[in-house]
Amino acid sequence: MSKQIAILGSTGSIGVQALEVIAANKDLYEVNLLTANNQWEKLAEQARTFEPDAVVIANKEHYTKLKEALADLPIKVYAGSEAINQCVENPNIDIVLTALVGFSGLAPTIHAIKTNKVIALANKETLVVAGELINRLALQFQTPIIPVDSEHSAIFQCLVGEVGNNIEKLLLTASGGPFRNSTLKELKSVTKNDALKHPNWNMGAKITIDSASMMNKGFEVIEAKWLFNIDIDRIEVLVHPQSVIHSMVQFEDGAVKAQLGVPDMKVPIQYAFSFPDRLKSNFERLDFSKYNTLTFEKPDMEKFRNLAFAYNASKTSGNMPCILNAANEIVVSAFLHDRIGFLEMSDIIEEIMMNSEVIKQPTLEDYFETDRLIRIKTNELINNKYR
Ligand code: MN3
Repeated sequence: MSKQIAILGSTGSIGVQALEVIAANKDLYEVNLLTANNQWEKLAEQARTFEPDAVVIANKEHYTKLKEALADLPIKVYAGSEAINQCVENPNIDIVLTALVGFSGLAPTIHAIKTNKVIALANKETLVVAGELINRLALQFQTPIIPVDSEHSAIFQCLVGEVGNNIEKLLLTASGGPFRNSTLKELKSVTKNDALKHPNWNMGAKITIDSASMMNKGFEVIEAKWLFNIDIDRIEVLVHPQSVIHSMVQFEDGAVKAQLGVPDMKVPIQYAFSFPDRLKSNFERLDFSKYNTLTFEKPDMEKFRNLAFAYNASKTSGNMPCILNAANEIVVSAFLHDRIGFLEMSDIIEEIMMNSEVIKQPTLEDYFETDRLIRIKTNELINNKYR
């Protein structure tokens, strides 16, 4: 019996690569549900190829076009984010890959957890925003969460067979992004085109900017804290520009385990689908003669302040990581629209974090309300002060 997979965010970089993994393993996996935000043409094309039970386009404006494009096929077509939450609960679905961007991943992930799907988690913002709540629900509903993020997949793979053994620390590797060697003065004037050129990974625009600003690594620290239930002070970021070691675990006897490979998201995607098995693949193999030097350095948290903000937000806890995430989503969008400079993204996030009320034990509604208010507040700050 093949496993039925839902891909939330199928037209993005992770979604497309997940479909390649499924296409290469047709006897094992079937597509049950595909969802996209705006790219209805690409979604229709994917639906034609993979014949899911249903497709959802989040932006309702595109519903009629999508419906017409698939009129000759027996595929259910829906629109709106509420439809994603409902379709994900289909009892035939075994695995839900959450590859949506940002806060929008939270609600459907909760619906998937409550209906006992295996969560292949690519949307790190879900854990950044509401890790405590998500872990509580996953425990209550006995739902496994398997990381797709390459660093977390690496750590997850290092932990196979280590149940009960204490972790001394996690070494989360970071490429350092395109501005690793830039000075603060240079960072002041970098453009979105500079920031969109990632040295090792080919990803969507939002995560590429997050990588350049190291907000992505900050989010990954928080993501690791919740996935592996470890104190944030035991998570160390290590800049490793070659991106060959995807992350490491140091155990209490001093032994360090690492997972290596060429930078290719299909490996962690496939592992999340096949865990605990490994599937034969034709992915590019690591050729050590091409990587004769692996280097490591400490991150510069004065240059990349977002990384420090993430540690601080996590220590403050409550809704502070949610505040951090909402402010970041707005500043990244503003930067991509040339409304603010690269370093101003951090200035704005810091100002928002300092001037927002902390809710110590937020409910799900508090997270939604925090997200809504911080988006408004951050936009107001940009409009009043930065233009
Ligand atoms: Mn990553």
